[in-house]
Amino acid sequence: MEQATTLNIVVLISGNGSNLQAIIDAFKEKPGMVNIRAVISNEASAFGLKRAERAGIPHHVIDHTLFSDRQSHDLALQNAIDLYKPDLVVLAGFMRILTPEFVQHYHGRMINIHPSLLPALRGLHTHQRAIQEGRAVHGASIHYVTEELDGGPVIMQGEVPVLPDDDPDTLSARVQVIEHKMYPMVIRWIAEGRLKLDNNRISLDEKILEKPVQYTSDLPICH
Ligand code: NHR
Ligand code: GAR
Repeated sequence: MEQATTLNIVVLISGNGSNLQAIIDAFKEKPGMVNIRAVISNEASAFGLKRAERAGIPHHVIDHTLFSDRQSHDLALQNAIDLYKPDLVVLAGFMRILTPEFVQHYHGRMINIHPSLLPALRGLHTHQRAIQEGRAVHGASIHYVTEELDGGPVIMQGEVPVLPDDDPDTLSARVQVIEHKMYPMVIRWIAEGRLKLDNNRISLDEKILEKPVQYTSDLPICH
């Protein structure tokens, strides 16, 4: 069932913003489904700010280096976000660990895309670690954000092979191809009211999700 109201989102970035671009592109032909109210970066030099500018989306920098501690940075970030009254906060290559207070404020309303098959390879430098550990399969996961870093309930995962000649850049590029398809799909399900977090359990189409949805390019539940 389609939801009549628009899902208002705020996207947090730190860098290139290719996932932001995929979200902008996915919903520009579907007015009324998802409205990107603002893009906020902790890095003034993030290229994603230019993407927001180009798309006519309000954008702001909340520079973490100007704050004395994480609490005060996160409070400023929270105040900036809440001016836009988002239904959902989307972390898209956002590189700062968020305080428990911040995370609780957006409980069930904040998602992240992480470049690994969680629970494997939490944290940073996942592509390099996947290669070093000799993994044959790598990928990306979309999860609800909780206090536990990269530990919240996983909504969707997509796999890519690790090839013999891969370096972190070639592997990252392969992972990003599926990220750009996965993220708009999950945001769409939330906009349609099909996907929710209930008592720390994910429900999709009124059924508890027992394991993450496996992304394939022809997902049957993607209408
Ligand atoms: N915050 C909480 N509380 N929980 C999560 O699950 C979070 C989070 C903040 C960001 C994204 C995450 C990822 O997808 C994310 C998930 C940054 C770091 C990190 O160590 C780790 C994980 C993620 C993002 N950041 C360093 C820090 O001290 C800074 C690194 C840098 O600036 O380059 O914050 O991987
Ligand atoms: C994405 O691949 C995302 O999975 C990863 O950073 C990239 C951001 O790319 N996220 C993290 O590593 C979070 N710590 P983008 O800025 O082009 O969307």
